[in-house]
Amino acid sequence: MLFSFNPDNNFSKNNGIFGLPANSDSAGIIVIPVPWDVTTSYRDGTSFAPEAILEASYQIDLFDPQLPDEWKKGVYYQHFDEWIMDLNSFERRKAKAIIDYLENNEGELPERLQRARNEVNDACRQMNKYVSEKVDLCLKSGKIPAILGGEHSISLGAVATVAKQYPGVGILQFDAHADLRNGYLGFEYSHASVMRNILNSTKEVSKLVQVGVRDLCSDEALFSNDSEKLISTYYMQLLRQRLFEGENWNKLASEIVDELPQQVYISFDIDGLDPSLCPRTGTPVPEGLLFGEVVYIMKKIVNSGRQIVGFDLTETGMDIENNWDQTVGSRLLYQLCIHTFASQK
Ligand SMILES: [Mn+2]
Repeated sequence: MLFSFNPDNNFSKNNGIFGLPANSDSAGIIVIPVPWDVTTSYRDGTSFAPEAILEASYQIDLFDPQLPDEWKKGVYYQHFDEWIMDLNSFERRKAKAIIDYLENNEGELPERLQRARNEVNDACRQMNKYVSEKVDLCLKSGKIPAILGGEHSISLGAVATVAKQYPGVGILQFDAHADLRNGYLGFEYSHASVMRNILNSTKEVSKLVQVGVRDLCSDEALFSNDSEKLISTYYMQLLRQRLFEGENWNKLASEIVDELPQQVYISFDIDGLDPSLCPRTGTPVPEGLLFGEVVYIMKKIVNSGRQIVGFDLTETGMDIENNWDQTVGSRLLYQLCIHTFASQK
């Protein structure tokens, strides 16, 4: 606990994330940045989000009227290894050439690009291993992992490792997309397949609850329907319709949280939010969740007695002119941190 620190007099960037004194031993949450956007299909740049969010985080006032003291449990931003950023830039170029080819040509890839695709898939395996090892070290030292993307594919290694420690864990996914595709553009570890990959490879996950989904293919909807015990998808269109017809968010949020088991991992793709809050995310979709709506769901988790055992925040874009995307990202990260702390017994 960081009792000696007065947040009201803190303007120094020499401290760590959120302006908190940086100390990996005393912090309860370790932020693990993963600068990765290799398989991004529309617009890249989310690999710069961790540093942009860190920079924006110094502006946050730590006092929260409902959870005023949770920051005292400490958050530490663990800088990433340089090689993962280098590998990302190197493999992103190959992936881009493959995506460009598929967008402009019919049929199979030429041999040169098939080789490149195998190399991209290998690099994604390396990234998964990198994330798994970082999360494993974090859990072994008794800390809560907060993985900061990068694109959504980074969740696979994180969930696989968290689920080993907490068998039966449920995933609460905020996302405009279902991410249940069976591979995408030939990439085995695409952001668009991440939840499908998690469910295929991690049997310890007992439930996936998706909120805000509004852009998906029919195969994904079918897969969700066919797995109704394992997956509950709350489509944005249907949530809005129920609100328009007189139900309230208190009721809907309770219904969502009631589907989750005792231990919860939150996988937050920022494009689940309304695009006015994340205009530079990789694949923005109109009509999303509001900031207050998602924070209210976090509150419901805490009040229900459930425990948040880890989370990720992915797909934040970077606004070079106005810092808007990273401002929202850092504030969302802060809310995730304090609600995670509040949920610990
Ligand atoms: Mn996603």
